Amino acid sequence: MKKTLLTLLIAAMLALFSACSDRAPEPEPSGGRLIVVGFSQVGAESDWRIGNTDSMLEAFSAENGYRLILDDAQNKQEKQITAIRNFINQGVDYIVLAPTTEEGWDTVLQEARAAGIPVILVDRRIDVADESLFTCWVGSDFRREGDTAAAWMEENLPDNLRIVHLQGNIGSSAQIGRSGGLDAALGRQPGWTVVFEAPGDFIQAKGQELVEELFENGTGFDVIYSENDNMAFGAVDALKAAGLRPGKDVAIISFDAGSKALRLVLDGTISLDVECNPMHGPRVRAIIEQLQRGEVPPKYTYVEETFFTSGTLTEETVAQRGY
Ligand code: GZL
Ligand code: ZN
Repeated sequence: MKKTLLTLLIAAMLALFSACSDRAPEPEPSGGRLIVVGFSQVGAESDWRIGNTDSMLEAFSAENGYRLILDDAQNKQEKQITAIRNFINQGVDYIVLAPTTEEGWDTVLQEARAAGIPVILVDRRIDVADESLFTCWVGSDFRREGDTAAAWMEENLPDNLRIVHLQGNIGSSAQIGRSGGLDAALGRQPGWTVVFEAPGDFIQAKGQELVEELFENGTGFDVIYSENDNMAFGAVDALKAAGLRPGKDVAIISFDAGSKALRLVLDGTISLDVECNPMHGPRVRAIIEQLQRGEVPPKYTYVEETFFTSGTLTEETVAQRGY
């Protein structure tokens, strides 16, 4: 009797073990569960932004050991603040913030710190009293982008210029830096005049509307300084509708340098496009993996960027853009 019972017991144990073993989940790359990242993204206002989001989704995939919670704030800071509070309540491991504007982050980042959740900034900057409120930042040097564009204009365009200035969202680092580069050159160039300046919020339709209005009120201009490609696309459409040749009758200066815009550089429609690289996914992932290993990443990491004109651009460069 005893033997049978023992045999039955062993058989039951073996069955239980084998059932468990084929149910045991694959050990996650991080040796445990997926790392949960809450990402508060500005919106989907431009090709650049969509490329940036795609880059983050690709880097923080489940097979890479992550669960990414993506929140699209539709360009509203208050929606980002709500998203960050939700991430805190969900107890995410990391918060990644692509801030709409520079001001207004101190309170919600104090809440993240109180919850012990590291905050990594990507793309634009924030202006907080206490910079320990974020772990680190990776993005572009926007003032350098603006200075690059202004220097090219000084070297390649006439000394007397009537400038139309299409700005991005007022208060965003991209707008502050790119406008700063133009303003500095205006101080150096007595022959330059800004005949019109307004925010087009990095949106194509707004860029087009602003330029259409110029034709309605008869404003004359020689160059459009557009703080991103999508507003430049809108401006190009408005110029063509008015029978003008963009890049010939009116010079077009743009920023981002996505593949669609670079094709317009190749054909001379856009005169200069200053690169702003959106592929931050791998960079932010490398930062999180450093933090996971207990290492301290650099506080600020600037991405390498260049600029493109029809003289310096090739078809293969355009094909390699990735966004
Ligand atoms: C720049 C980024 C800007 C892009 C726009 O890093 O913040 O926002 O230039 C995007 O295309 O909308
Ligand atoms: Zn401030």
